[in-house]
Amino acid sequence: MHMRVLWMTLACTAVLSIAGTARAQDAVPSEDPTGDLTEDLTGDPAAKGQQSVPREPGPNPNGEPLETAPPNVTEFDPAFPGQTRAPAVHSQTRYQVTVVATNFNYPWAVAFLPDRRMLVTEKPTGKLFIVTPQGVKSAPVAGLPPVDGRDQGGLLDVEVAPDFATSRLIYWTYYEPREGGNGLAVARAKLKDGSQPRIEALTVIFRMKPTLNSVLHAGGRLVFARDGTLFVTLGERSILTGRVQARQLNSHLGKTVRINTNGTVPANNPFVNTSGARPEIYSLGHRNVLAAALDAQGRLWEVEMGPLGGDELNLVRSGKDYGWPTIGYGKEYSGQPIHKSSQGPGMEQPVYYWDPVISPSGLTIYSGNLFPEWKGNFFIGGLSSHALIRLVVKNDRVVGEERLKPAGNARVRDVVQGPEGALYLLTDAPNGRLLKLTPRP
Ligand SMILES: [Ca+2]
Repeated sequence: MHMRVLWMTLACTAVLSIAGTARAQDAVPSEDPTGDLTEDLTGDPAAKGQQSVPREPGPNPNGEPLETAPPNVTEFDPAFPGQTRAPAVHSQTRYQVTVVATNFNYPWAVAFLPDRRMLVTEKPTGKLFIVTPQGVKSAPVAGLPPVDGRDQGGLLDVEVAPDFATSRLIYWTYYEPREGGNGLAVARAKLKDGSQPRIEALTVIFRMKPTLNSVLHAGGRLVFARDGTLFVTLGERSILTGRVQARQLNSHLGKTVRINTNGTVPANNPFVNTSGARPEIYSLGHRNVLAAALDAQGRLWEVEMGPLGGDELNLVRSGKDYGWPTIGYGKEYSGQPIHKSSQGPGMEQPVYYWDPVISPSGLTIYSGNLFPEWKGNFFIGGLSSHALIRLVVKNDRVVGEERLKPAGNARVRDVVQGPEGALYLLTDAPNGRLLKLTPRP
């Protein structure tokens, strides 16, 4: 495939994203207290609220916040200074964007094989491709189980086993059609290369329970911990019957779970000795987490898709409760309140929150050498914000925020650091692209 290089500098990316755009990754939960599935999928919920309007790139000697739009929610104040509306920062780094491959049908995740080829998932079709560094796409990998590809479901994340060189194992998340509904599942299998790549020795190692019928708030990010266990983020399905389970230990919905790579439960999980608790649970009280990554210390961070005015960055620790739906900073897309308070006993505060929202999907904490200025920065894919969000984090507090536009005005679905220290992005579109950011020479 011919590779196209777009020469860009940060100075020429000062295009403000102020158009009203649907938060298509989200939806309005039913007002019906019975929790029947009556999602409003046809409306434009975010259009009912104020959209994010980032400050134009440039010097910011007075430390003005990046966000210039008024908040959607005025009832709540931050729990500590700097918990929202961090000062705008402006990279001096100049980068170029290479289009590695095109025409993916709503791609969701990219992961690297040891030989620098990439695995790319397509959400609605359930297809998995192997892509060379030059952008040549394989035939779809054969043998994956069917997915429920409606709306936010489908084939989601993919990760390559840390010991892939010997095990040949890959892991992925998908929405599994089930009797009585659907639910997230995690599978692993051996990848068999060749002109018609396929998988062998397929095992489903985790099934989110209970089964419900919803195509929203799917969660689905996979992160390998340093100890070899696997974190999986699980959404609460959006419907009220699911939402109310987000803090209940007898349900997987709205949790981060931690499992061994063969699907068994690590003996040091926090609730293995709690009666009635699902033993895979690692943290609770989440809404819909599509962005998760380890930092340099091996700690797990998640960026959470919140309600109107309530996206959150959380430092996720074993056994902790992140409060959804009891506390938070947002409200329903209908304008109705959700929370009586933004704080509560026994519940964690987000390190940072966004109002207006960014619609986060994909997180990488940069550890490469190609972009020295960006070392340790958090990069978050932005869907409704149509941006790559950069956070400067010091002592577990956000001290600077920038909105980069390497994908023009596209929705950014995933961001991953490549083996050479480049950043790779996927755009969220029926003709989605795989992009690569490297320093501009
Ligand atoms: Ca929370």
